Amino acid sequence: MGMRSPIASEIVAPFPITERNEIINGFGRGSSELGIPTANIPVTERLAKLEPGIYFGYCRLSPSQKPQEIKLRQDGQQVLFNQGNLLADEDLQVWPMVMSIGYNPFYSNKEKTAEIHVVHEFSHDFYGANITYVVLGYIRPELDYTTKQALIEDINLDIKLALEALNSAGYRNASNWSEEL
Ligand code: RBF
Ligand code: MG
Repeated sequence: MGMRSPIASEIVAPFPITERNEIINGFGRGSSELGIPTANIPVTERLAKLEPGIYFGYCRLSPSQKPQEIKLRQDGQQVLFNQGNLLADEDLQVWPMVMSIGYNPFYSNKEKTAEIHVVHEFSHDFYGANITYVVLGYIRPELDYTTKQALIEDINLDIKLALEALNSAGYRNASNWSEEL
């Protein structure tokens, strides 16, 4: 990949953006194809206003009261929505996240999607759980790639740069925001 613009050294408008939503079905590609699972969320009005790209911040999951159910994914695959009720206490802490908003040019999606990769290894999947997230900054535009491996490597670099930014002086106070999560 080419040159990256640096991440802003502090939180700038329109951030922070804090919202709560429920985790929906994606395309089922994140974990199976890329080895990088993402929690898909509805594209809210505030997320729709952001330019397509990669963002970062913090998030927290909470189980939903809804009974477990089976939902059909777009490709016809059945997905068990356990509503986050299998998650362990540790899984329910505040974790850093990277978020992709847009059309996934590598896959040429027709619809705008929003998905969150939580930087934590979960004990179980959590379709249907609630997620509260705070978006604190922008990382880069969405890109097309010649290989899947190049996309995976770039996502891993996003994660590394996001964690560095969150630990830098301009964002460390963001733990205040994360306490609202
Ligand atoms: N998809 C792209 O087509 N181009 C990208 O530049 C891109 N960057 C991403 C960065 C992050 C941090 C994440 C979590 C996802 C990104 N994706 C990108 C989306 C990826 O294609 C998607 O998660 C999988 O296809 C599963 O839906
Ligand atoms: Mg996903």
